Amino acid sequence: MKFKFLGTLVLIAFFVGCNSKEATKKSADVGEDAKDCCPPSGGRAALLTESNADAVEGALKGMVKIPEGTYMMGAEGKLALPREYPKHPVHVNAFYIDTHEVTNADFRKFAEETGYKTIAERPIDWEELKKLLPPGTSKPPDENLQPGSMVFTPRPGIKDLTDFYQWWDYIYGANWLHPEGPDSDIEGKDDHPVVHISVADAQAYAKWAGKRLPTEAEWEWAARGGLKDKTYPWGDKDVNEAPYECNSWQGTFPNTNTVADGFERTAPVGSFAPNGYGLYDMGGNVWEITTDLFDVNYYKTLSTEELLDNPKGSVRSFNPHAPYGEHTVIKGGSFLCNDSYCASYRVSARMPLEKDSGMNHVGFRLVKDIP
Ligand SMILES: [Ca+2]
Ligand SMILES: [Ca+2]
Repeated sequence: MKFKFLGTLVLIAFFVGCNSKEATKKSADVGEDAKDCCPPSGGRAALLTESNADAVEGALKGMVKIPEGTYMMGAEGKLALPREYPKHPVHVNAFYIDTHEVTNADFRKFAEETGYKTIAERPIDWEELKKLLPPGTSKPPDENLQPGSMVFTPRPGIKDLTDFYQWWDYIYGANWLHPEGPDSDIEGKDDHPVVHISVADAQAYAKWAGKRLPTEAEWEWAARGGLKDKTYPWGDKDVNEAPYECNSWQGTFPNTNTVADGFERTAPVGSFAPNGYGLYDMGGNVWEITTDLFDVNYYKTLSTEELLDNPKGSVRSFNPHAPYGEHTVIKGGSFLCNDSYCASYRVSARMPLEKDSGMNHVGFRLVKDIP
């Protein structure tokens, strides 16, 4: 069931070497003195270190280390939007990042262990929702305030791409378990990215997983995959040229998708080649949530010469199309992206996501600090 009005409302509102082997080796090297290698205190430290090493190894499964570095963040390629200018110098520390988007199987484990319900699954609190709307907005009838989420549902024959309400609807019962609405499910899609995830949902998962969401600067540095001044995570090869480098939209958005890349909606993570750091789907498949607030004018306040060290983004949120809600930067584009519209598979592309909203093309991946 669709409810355009609420959809509009919500749309508006829009991560010492004293283990036993080392001790044996050192014992052989230095003779009897080696007995002192692991006195009681050292033994405890070694055991704790081994224990921690196991824990760290487990937590880092499915992650790779991104080296520290300095790069020019922002506007890559002729399709860059004004919000991506100017390019500005940024330094980021090394960190670990998930090699793929968080999957339905990953999220199911979290939900089953914790009982967590995503925002799309919870009853709507009008007192919270109205904060995201122009003052004085009338409360809709209670029967209209039902749990749900935004789903891509284009009207036929769309010519004008300025009004995105033509292809987004608020669908009752849509959530991560029912991505297209209550009649859909994720059967056989364990390895697809989880969708309909809000910022709070991603943060709850991150806390459970012992990780965190990336900053935009970390995400973009990782997406660039060791390349310099390239438009896409894979370099400069045209996104429309087969073999395809990411899950995007071929054809005429939003009515004709030729599905030439093999996937109309989400694809199993890792269906396309990874970037230089071994990261999959940094372009396309689903958008990925970062911690930075979205301020369309933020980059214009930055120096093109002064180096920013591990920036965390704007201190304020400003999305002129939805000025009342707080918005977070999402990165990488999705299966809906096409050169004729937002072309957001570019490394520098940035879009706003209303913090309390989920969509069927938005997911996330996490990072972890290096101890
Ligand atoms: Ca596709
Ligand atoms: Ca992605």
